[in-house]
Amino acid sequence: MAVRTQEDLATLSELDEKSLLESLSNRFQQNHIYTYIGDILVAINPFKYLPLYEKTVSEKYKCHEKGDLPPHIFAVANRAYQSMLGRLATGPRNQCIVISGESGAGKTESTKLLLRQIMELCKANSQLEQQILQVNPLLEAFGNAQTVMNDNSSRFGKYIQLRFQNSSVKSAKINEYLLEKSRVVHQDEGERNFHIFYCMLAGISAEDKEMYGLLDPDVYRYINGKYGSPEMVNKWSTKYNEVCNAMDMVGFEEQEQVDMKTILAGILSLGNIKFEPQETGILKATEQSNGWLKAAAGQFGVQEEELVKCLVCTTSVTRGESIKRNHSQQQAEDARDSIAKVAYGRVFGWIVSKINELLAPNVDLNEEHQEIGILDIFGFENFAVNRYEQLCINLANEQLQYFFNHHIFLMEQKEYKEEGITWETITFKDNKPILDLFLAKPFGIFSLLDEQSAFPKATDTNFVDKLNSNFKGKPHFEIVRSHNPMFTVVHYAGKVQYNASGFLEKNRDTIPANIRGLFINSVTPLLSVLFAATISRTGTLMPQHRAKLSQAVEDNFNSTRKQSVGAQFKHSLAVLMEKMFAANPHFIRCIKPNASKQPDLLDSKVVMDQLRYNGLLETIRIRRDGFSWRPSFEEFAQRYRILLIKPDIPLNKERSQKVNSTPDTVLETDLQGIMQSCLCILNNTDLKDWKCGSTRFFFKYWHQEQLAKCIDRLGKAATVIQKMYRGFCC
Ligand code: AD9
Ligand code: MG
Repeated sequence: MAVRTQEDLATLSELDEKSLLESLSNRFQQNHIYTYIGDILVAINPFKYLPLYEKTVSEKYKCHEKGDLPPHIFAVANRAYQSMLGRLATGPRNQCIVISGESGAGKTESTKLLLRQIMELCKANSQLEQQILQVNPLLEAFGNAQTVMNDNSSRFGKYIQLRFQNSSVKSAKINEYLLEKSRVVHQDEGERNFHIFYCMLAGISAEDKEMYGLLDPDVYRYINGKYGSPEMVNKWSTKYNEVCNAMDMVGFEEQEQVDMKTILAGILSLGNIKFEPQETGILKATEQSNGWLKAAAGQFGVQEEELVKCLVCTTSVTRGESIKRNHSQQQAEDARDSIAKVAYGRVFGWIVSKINELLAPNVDLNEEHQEIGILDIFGFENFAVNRYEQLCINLANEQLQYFFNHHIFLMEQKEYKEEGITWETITFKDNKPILDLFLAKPFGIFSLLDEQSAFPKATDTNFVDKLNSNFKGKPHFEIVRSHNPMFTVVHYAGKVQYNASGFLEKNRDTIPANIRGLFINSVTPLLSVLFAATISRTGTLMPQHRAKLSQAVEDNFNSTRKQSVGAQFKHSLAVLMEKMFAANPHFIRCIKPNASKQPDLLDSKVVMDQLRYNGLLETIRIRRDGFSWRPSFEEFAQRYRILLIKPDIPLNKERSQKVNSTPDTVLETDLQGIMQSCLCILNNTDLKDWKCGSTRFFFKYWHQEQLAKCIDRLGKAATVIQKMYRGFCC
């Protein structure tokens, strides 16, 4: 086997936690951040520049299989691409690359490298490929932010689907999951708002600054006095130019970009509005914040009085009668913040849908195509205070861990049993009970949250009481004694204590009808489109449609109950899992070497914790002793019949069907015949250590490449013979 020792942990003869850590640590010290476990790639974040991704390296990995070159993320890209085209073990098939790891482990960087290399593999340098590469900087500017765990933390999850026809990319689609909107109005200690605000404030020209009504960064409450050093300002300024270029490149129109920036400016102004009671008791904007109110109304393209109304009172329609309720100070502040959150959330959603529109030019999904999907979600999080967002993020990570376990341990070992292969079961930490704790109906965390969210009077404490009474004594749940509504979940990656304050409100995420009405009537076309909920995900809205639409949306809003955020998230995760289960997976496990984001430092405890909860030791064991490639006899025969020396050896059904027998025996004879042919093929190779089950073969992960080489050799030999023959004839 060509793979050098240590580059593949599945070849370690001594296998325990200590030797595993030692191997990874030795490699890390020599800047070898990539290591294989069979067909799985382990990537340790170097937190520094390494000359690993240059053009020459990319070229080298373009046509090399794993084993010929040191482990690399480009090799995974190549493998996914070749498998998608059907050039490896099976016929053309959809592929998915699943990147996991905790926050700051390197998932997003890995995603960008994969995309880049896959685009290189497609060869043609079309406009679409350039556009696809611009998508990441764009999404990062709007969806990433600095957290205590990662300076460029993804505050949303994404699944990028690249669609191919005849080996070149034809379209791309981004699926986004759960943007952490609350960050717009609040950031914990050591954290920041979304990058775009800093970039815009740093990079905008003086002229544009005036046009958008922007002032100096430190005046904005949503920026929270956390602007930054001159070097950072410089960086943001450069990034701003990159974002503007990316928007041009992807195809955002000039006017759309102007509208979008105006809305962002409006959000910043809105955040500075404060309230005080008038003599009537009804709230108004304070004297000092009147200017901000004017600015925000101007930037949102709405009447000042209408905006105030939405902030200081709520109007609801009950049985055709509209009822007005005045807000308390707290309620007014909450209304202000929810307008900011919803406006930002809609801008983000619009950017994604616009990207999808622009990256799918005239695509006909009925035509046969293959896909490579890349999953980059927010990593597992455990902060000082964990809120609703962390609950959803950690559920997504549980789901991903389950997907990994299912593929690597469950499916594989089930097949050994069914096919009569001698096998000593490898146990692993099954996180299904934790998933059930979250997802079970009617008594899972999310169902109970939905149940409580449906009661207008229920509180976050009621919700936690429900959890406590339902899950008391369950192994993955712990009751927390506190004045605050708290509870603990024992995740696969460790215990996380959640503070449920705000859970019900975040789960309901309702936009008051008057806010929606306000924005639908905005003179800023983009804002109006964003709030026409039913059609917000499609292109541009013509002015003459607006009046009709606003009525329709109002009716719709007042008459239908919206799905909760939790229910939507659960649903989109289920759809994602369905897609992933139907594809051929490639796994990349990212590891964070230390908690302080330092280069050249590998903290044994930090790494060991990740190795343990990722189940890497068990993964190595199953990759070392197991058979990760398991084609059926038929699949194998179809693919490798070319390696048969005697073409008269029985291979296909036609032959056995000539035998006069019952359908069952036909099948059996078929299978036997095909198996015999396969054995002949295998005898023509020097493959070792494979096994034969009752309907399929069991191969080591490296066998695929050995067989590919056999075909390659055969092709070369055929060319030589052809040349000789031609020479002879001449
Ligand atoms: V989160 O779950 O979105 O918070 P990620 O996505 O796992 O997280 P990310 O890819 O953003 O982490 O990596 C964090 C930082 O590590 C990057 O901003 C880089 O500074 C650094 N990094 C990650 N991978 C590499 C690499 N291959 N080479 C150099 C890297 N630096
Ligand atoms: Mg990320």
